[in-house]
Amino acid sequence: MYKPKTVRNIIKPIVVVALVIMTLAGLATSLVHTRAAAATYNVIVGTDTSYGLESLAFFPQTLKVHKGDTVTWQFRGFHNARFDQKPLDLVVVNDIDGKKLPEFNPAILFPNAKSGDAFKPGANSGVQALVNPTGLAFSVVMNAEPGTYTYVCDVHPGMVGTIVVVDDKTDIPSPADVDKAGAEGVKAALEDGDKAIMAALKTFLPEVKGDTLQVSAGLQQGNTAVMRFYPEDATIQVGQRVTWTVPQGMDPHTVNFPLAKEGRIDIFAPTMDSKKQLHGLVSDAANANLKSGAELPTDGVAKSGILAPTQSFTLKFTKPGVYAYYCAIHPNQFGTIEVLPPQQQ
Ligand SMILES: [Cu+2]
Repeated sequence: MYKPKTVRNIIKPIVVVALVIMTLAGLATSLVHTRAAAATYNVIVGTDTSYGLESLAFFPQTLKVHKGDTVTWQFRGFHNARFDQKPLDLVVVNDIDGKKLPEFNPAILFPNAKSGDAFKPGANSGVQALVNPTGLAFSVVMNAEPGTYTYVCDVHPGMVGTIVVVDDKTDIPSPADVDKAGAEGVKAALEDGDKAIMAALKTFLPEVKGDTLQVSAGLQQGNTAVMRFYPEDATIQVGQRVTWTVPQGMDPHTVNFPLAKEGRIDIFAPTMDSKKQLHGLVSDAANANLKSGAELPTDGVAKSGILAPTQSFTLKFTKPGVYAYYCAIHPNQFGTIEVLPPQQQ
């Protein structure tokens, strides 16, 4: 009778201690589990369509992660993601093989870290569409203290995203939730853009008012833009003018005549220097050869130069013919102006 009691008295504390140890072990396991199970989150960057509509945003714009989680930017267009508050100058003049030439800023185009590296301030994905067209993804492990980390797309000033690193105890949406929200964001943005296209087709009619046809060089709606001319094709009379205006938004455009047999000449001219270093040179298609308001020259070459949002460019047409033109920045952006002789009025 006495012995069992002693045994019970000894066993009881042992059970309690064992339970405490097991509980602690369980807690430790769950802590280790949180860290070992670091998640990977996707951010969709932009989204280009085949018809010139592009979304210009990060989806989601704000992403919450735990310290140690990976963020993978999935690029769907010509963009970069660089940790900073403000974008860099897109074009800089550099010495390339002894010549001072304008080029797209190498600090934007090229990554300064490897995909999968730990976060560091200023980390830049580079323009993956240029440096890694088959991959189009870039990852950063957010081994950073809890806080808000802002990043920008330098190619499209106004495209800004944030990553909020939270402590391990804070509950956040799962990667699957974030993927779903991202896909829905892209879909909603593109639907907005489609509506803007339908509205533009009714607003920008191929009609001459006064003696000038108005053409919108691109559209901007919410966080989408359309890289097209509205209207694309129009007919005017000899002596009339066309004014192209870039709407408020993120994208510059150009007006370049003619669309020759060799097609459009892009503003962006990737070139290797003598040291086999890639440069994104700015081609001559970006340089204006006449002033707004001028007549289309007899050689048919007219270049507006880069038109920033709200800028306009006007040309007067003095010879009958069909004149095809394009934007040197956006590959799907074309238009035609048919100029009728006076007797066809
Ligand atoms: Cu354009």
